Amino acid sequence: MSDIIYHHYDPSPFGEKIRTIFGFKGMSWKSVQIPRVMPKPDVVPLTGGYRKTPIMQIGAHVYCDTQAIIQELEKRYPDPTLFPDGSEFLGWGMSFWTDKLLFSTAVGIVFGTFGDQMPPEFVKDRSEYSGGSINIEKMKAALPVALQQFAAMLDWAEQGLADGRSFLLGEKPSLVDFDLYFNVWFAGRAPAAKKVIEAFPRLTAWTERIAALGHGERTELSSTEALQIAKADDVSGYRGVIAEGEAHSGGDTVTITPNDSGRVPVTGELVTLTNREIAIRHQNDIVDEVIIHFPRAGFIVS
Ligand SMILES: N[C@@H](CCC(=O)N[C@@H](CS)C(=O)NCC(=O)O)C(=O)O
Repeated sequence: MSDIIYHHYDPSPFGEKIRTIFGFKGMSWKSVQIPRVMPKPDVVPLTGGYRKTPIMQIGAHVYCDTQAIIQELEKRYPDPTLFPDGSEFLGWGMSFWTDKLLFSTAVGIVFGTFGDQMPPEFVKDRSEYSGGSINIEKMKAALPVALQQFAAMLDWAEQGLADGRSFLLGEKPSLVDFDLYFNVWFAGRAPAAKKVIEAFPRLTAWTERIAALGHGERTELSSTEALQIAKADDVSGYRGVIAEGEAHSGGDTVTITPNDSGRVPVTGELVTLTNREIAIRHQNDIVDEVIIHFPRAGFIVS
């Protein structure tokens, strides 16, 4: 089996979501550290322009978005599963709350707390990324409300853990736990959010249980080596699946764009289109040919 190559930066919250899943599944993986802001010259050849963090690479296959990464990890490493007792609907549905609404509350807390210390180029990059202007003064003023909202939502988890269960769905960890955890991990770097978290004893004990799962076995790899690995892998024979009734056909030139932030269109030749996945064949001089996989939910094909 080819190596799992994971492109991320250590403080990345979505990065932490997958690192904890590596720990849960007891996996070995190669770590490539990527820049926190654009340009990302060793990422873009792999993703065709998709700029978010993290991405996962296996040879010349590239998985964009944690949803696509998790789908692939679950296929390759099904045991232990992220979906015990048929919890797919809860896990995926929960991601759309944790990754959007809860995460934007956590971002409000982190920017409202540390905005003044953030380098101007970081604030400018994230303003462009979010398709609006990030206003640190407004975020500072909104910090008390963000903290209240964060506490009100974390209280749901405290209630859910009240019967003494170890994880949110019972005795086994599930995607629901990793969905929530990375937001708590991220916001908790702000002292006021840490206080909010610590006021919930069951939630606090739960964060310690998730952290204890670790990150699996990590070894470092350079971005140059990762590009060479992609280039050396021949995916010319790769065939995907186009579901019946889709408006696009295999071989069509399409663009794929996230429907929320970082809306950079990626162009390629369509190879897979189903309710779960979009994949395109993309070419450039640096890696020759890569197959780039996206989840369907949250991505627009045109
Ligand atoms: N839906 C995406 C969201 C990823 C995301 O928002 N990542 C943040 C960092 S944790 C990001 O890409 N920020 C801009 C960047 O890193 O360039 C996913 O699940 O992977």
